[in-house]
Amino acid sequence: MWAIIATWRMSYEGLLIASKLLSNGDFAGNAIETAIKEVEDFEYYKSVGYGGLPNEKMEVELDAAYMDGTNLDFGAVCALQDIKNPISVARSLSKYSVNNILVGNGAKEYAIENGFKKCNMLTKRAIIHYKNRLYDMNKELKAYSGHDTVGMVALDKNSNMVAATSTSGLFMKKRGRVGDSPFIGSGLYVDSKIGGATATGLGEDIMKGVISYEIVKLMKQGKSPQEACEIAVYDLEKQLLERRKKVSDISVVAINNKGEYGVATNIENFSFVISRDDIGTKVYRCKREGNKTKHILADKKWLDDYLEERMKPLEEKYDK
Ligand code: SD4
Repeated sequence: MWAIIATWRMSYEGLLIASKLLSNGDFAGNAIETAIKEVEDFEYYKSVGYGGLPNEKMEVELDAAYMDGTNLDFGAVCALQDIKNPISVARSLSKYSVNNILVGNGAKEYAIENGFKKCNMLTKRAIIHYKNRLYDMNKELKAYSGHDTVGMVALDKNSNMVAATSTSGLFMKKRGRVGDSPFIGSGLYVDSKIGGATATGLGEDIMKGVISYEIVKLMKQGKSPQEACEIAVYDLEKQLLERRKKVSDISVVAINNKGEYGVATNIENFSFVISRDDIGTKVYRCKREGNKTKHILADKKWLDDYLEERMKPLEEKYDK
């Protein structure tokens, strides 16, 4: 048995490649790193890797994490600039017993010293998005929106499980701002004896519930991945509404060590990709019904429209 689940439709092409590796018996860590690199390298996805949207100082600062559920190794980079594949740097940091999380210049220095490829990650398209946003906001930087983190959990034929994330975080974030994605517990968590989970949405809310660990804990207590995801998302939402009167986007995906999967969201447009030996690679859209999340198979038109929308020429709203 092998399986891999990922947040958002943008993971589809990566999962097609990962599924081949997993079906050939490759290690979950190799499959997940390969799949995430595929998303990082595709410049039209504006929330991950190359082409990711910049912070308010027009710098692309990337967060990524990697966790091995068998030995609990963990590595992460935060606010990393000018390095092509943050996920590979995060994975490389996971093999040490200290210095597992590096931020900013320290992360960049480590990456360069260890031969990771340098790259200016700010694309022309991202600059247009930035300038359009400035224009829309009448030169005042405040609204946070425009975000989609790639998070994945994989199970290989040898029962190893790995989880990983990669993101440019929130568009127009403060320089140095870090969300949930690079932190175990919040953005991802995996234990090969139980299962793994990963989150996407507003990091500041996700971290309040340490939601990925919560899901794994619920699975440990006997909940199915679907039950665990729904309990974790809707409980956290309830707590935040009760105590703070507001809640932002929270979406999660999980699989257990039997390859059963679960997904829950509190937003309208969440999508995910599942690939498993018995079902192939499928993209689903989610629909919330009360405290349940239904999964609806995406049709070809929806898949094509999604890519077309992301790749269409960008209109410049500002005067050049
Ligand atoms: C963050 N959780 O930096 C990330 C952003 C994200 O979908 O997931 N967006 O807060």
